[in-house]
Amino acid sequence: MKILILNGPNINLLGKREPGIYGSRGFADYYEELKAMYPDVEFDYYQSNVEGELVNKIHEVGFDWDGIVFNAGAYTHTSVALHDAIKAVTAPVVETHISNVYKREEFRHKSIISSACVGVIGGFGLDSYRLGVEALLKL
Ligand code: CA2
Repeated sequence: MKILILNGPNINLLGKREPGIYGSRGFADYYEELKAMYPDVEFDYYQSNVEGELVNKIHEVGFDWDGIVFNAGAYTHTSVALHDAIKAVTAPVVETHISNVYKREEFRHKSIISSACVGVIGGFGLDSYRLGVEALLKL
Protein backbone atom coordinates (compact mmCIF):
# COMPACT_ATOMS: atom_id res chain seq x y z
CA MET A 1 0.00 0.00 0.00
CA LYS A 2 1.46 3.35 -1.08
CA ILE A 3 -0.12 6.53 0.23
CA LEU A 4 0.82 10.12 -0.53
CA ILE A 5 0.19 12.80 2.07
CA LEU A 6 -0.24 16.00 0.08
CA ASN A 7 -0.45 19.47 1.61
CA GLY A 8 -1.27 22.72 -0.09
CA PRO A 9 -0.52 26.40 0.55
CA ASN A 10 0.65 27.73 3.90
CA ILE A 11 0.60 24.38 5.64
CA ASN A 12 4.39 24.72 5.85
CA LEU A 13 3.64 27.39 8.49
CA LEU A 14 1.91 24.91 10.77
CA GLY A 15 3.14 25.20 14.34
CA LYS A 16 4.60 28.65 13.67
CA ARG A 17 1.43 30.80 13.27
CA GLU A 18 -2.23 30.64 14.35
CA PRO A 19 -1.86 27.89 16.98
CA GLY A 20 -5.45 28.56 18.14
CA ILE A 21 -6.78 27.18 14.85
CA TYR A 22 -4.10 24.79 13.62
CA GLY A 23 -2.29 23.73 16.80
CA SER A 24 1.32 24.24 17.79
CA ARG A 25 2.88 21.20 16.16
CA GLY A 26 4.76 21.32 12.88
CA PHE A 27 3.72 18.88 10.16
CA ALA A 28 7.15 17.22 9.81
CA ASP A 29 6.97 16.11 13.44
CA TYR A 30 3.43 14.74 13.03
CA TYR A 31 4.38 12.97 9.78
CA GLU A 32 7.03 10.92 11.62
CA GLU A 33 4.37 9.80 14.13
CA LEU A 34 1.93 8.93 11.34
CA LYS A 35 4.51 6.78 9.55
CA ALA A 36 5.33 4.95 12.79
CA MET A 37 1.61 4.10 13.24
CA TYR A 38 1.53 2.24 9.90
CA PRO A 39 4.82 0.37 9.46
CA ASP A 40 3.38 -1.67 6.57
CA VAL A 41 2.32 1.36 4.57
CA GLU A 42 4.75 3.14 2.27
CA PHE A 43 4.25 6.88 2.68
CA ASP A 44 5.50 9.87 0.81
CA TYR A 45 4.95 13.52 1.74
CA TYR A 46 4.79 16.56 -0.48
CA GLN A 47 3.85 20.16 0.25
CA SER A 48 3.65 23.06 -2.15
CA ASN A 49 2.32 26.59 -2.13
CA VAL A 50 2.00 26.47 -5.92
CA GLU A 51 -1.24 25.20 -7.46
CA GLY A 52 0.38 23.76 -10.61
CA GLU A 53 2.94 21.84 -8.58
CA LEU A 54 0.10 20.18 -6.67
CA VAL A 55 -1.54 19.29 -9.99
CA ASN A 56 1.77 17.82 -11.22
CA LYS A 57 2.19 15.74 -8.06
CA ILE A 58 -1.35 14.34 -8.36
CA HIS A 59 -0.56 13.34 -11.97
CA GLU A 60 2.79 11.84 -10.94
CA VAL A 61 1.45 9.44 -8.31
CA GLY A 62 -2.25 9.26 -9.12
CA PHE A 63 -2.07 6.33 -11.54
CA ASP A 64 0.31 4.11 -9.53
CA TRP A 65 -0.18 4.80 -5.84
CA ASP A 66 -3.08 3.46 -3.77
CA GLY A 67 -4.39 6.77 -2.44
CA ILE A 68 -3.80 10.39 -1.57
CA VAL A 69 -4.67 12.15 1.69
CA PHE A 70 -4.98 15.70 0.44
CA ASN A 71 -5.24 18.94 2.37
CA ALA A 72 -5.53 21.45 -0.46
CA GLY A 73 -5.57 24.37 2.00
CA ALA A 74 -7.22 27.48 0.57
CA TYR A 75 -7.16 25.96 -2.95
CA THR A 76 -9.96 23.73 -1.65
CA HIS A 77 -12.28 26.68 -2.07
CA THR A 78 -10.99 28.00 -5.39
CA SER A 79 -9.30 25.43 -7.60
CA VAL A 80 -11.03 23.93 -10.62
CA ALA A 81 -7.56 22.74 -11.75
CA LEU A 82 -7.20 20.58 -8.62
CA HIS A 83 -10.76 19.27 -9.02
CA ASP A 84 -9.94 18.22 -12.59
CA ALA A 85 -6.60 16.65 -11.58
CA ILE A 86 -8.25 14.58 -8.84
CA LYS A 87 -10.95 13.46 -11.27
CA ALA A 88 -8.38 12.53 -13.90
CA VAL A 89 -6.39 10.07 -11.79
CA THR A 90 -7.35 6.57 -10.69
CA ALA A 91 -6.11 6.73 -7.08
CA PRO A 92 -8.77 7.64 -4.50
CA VAL A 93 -8.23 11.04 -2.92
CA VAL A 94 -9.47 11.89 0.59
CA GLU A 95 -10.11 15.61 1.09
CA THR A 96 -8.68 16.39 4.52
CA HIS A 97 -8.80 19.45 6.78
CA ILE A 98 -7.23 20.18 10.14
CA SER A 99 -9.96 22.62 11.16
CA ASN A 100 -13.73 22.25 10.90
CA VAL A 101 -14.26 24.57 7.96
CA TYR A 102 -18.02 24.77 8.70
CA LYS A 103 -17.31 26.51 12.01
CA ARG A 104 -15.29 29.16 10.21
CA GLU A 105 -15.87 31.92 7.62
CA GLU A 106 -18.55 31.25 5.03
CA PHE A 107 -16.06 31.31 2.14
CA ARG A 108 -14.56 28.11 3.60
CA HIS A 109 -17.91 26.30 3.48
CA LYS A 110 -17.67 25.67 -0.25
CA SER A 111 -15.24 23.05 -1.53
CA ILE A 112 -14.56 22.80 -5.25
CA ILE A 113 -12.71 19.50 -4.84
CA SER A 114 -15.14 17.48 -2.64
CA SER A 115 -17.16 16.12 -5.54
CA ALA A 116 -13.99 14.71 -7.15
CA CYS A 117 -12.82 13.08 -3.90
CA VAL A 118 -13.83 9.74 -2.43
CA GLY A 119 -14.72 11.42 0.88
CA VAL A 120 -14.04 14.35 3.20
CA ILE A 121 -12.52 14.45 6.70
CA GLY A 122 -12.01 17.56 8.78
CA GLY A 123 -12.09 19.17 12.17
CA PHE A 124 -9.96 16.68 14.11
CA GLY A 125 -6.70 18.58 14.12
CA LEU A 126 -3.71 16.68 12.74
CA ASP A 127 -5.54 13.45 13.56
CA SER A 128 -7.65 14.18 10.44
CA TYR A 129 -4.69 12.82 8.40
CA ARG A 130 -4.69 9.51 10.29
CA LEU A 131 -8.45 9.27 9.75
CA GLY A 132 -7.83 9.85 6.05
CA VAL A 133 -5.28 7.01 5.99
CA GLU A 134 -7.74 4.74 7.84
CA ALA A 135 -10.41 5.52 5.25
CA LEU A 136 -8.06 4.62 2.38
CA LEU A 137 -7.00 1.36 4.05
CA LYS A 138 -10.65 0.32 4.36
CA LEU A 139 -11.70 1.08 0.78
O1 CA2 B 1 -8.37 23.29 8.06
C1 CA2 B 1 -7.62 23.07 7.11
O2 CA2 B 1 -6.85 22.13 7.08
C2 CA2 B 1 -7.58 24.07 5.94
O3 CA2 B 1 -7.42 23.31 4.75
C3 CA2 B 1 -6.37 24.93 6.18
C4 CA2 B 1 -6.22 26.04 5.16
C5 CA2 B 1 -7.52 26.84 5.02
O4 CA2 B 1 -7.39 27.78 3.98
C6 CA2 B 1 -8.69 25.94 4.73
O5 CA2 B 1 -9.86 26.71 4.66
C7 CA2 B 1 -8.84 24.89 5.82
C8 CA2 B 1 -5.12 27.03 5.57
C9 CA2 B 1 -3.84 26.40 5.94
C10 CA2 B 1 -2.99 27.49 6.48
O6 CA2 B 1 -2.24 26.98 7.54
C11 CA2 B 1 -1.65 27.86 8.34
C12 CA2 B 1 -0.94 27.33 9.37
C13 CA2 B 1 -0.33 28.18 10.24
C14 CA2 B 1 -0.41 29.55 10.07
C15 CA2 B 1 -1.13 30.07 9.03
C16 CA2 B 1 -1.75 29.21 8.15
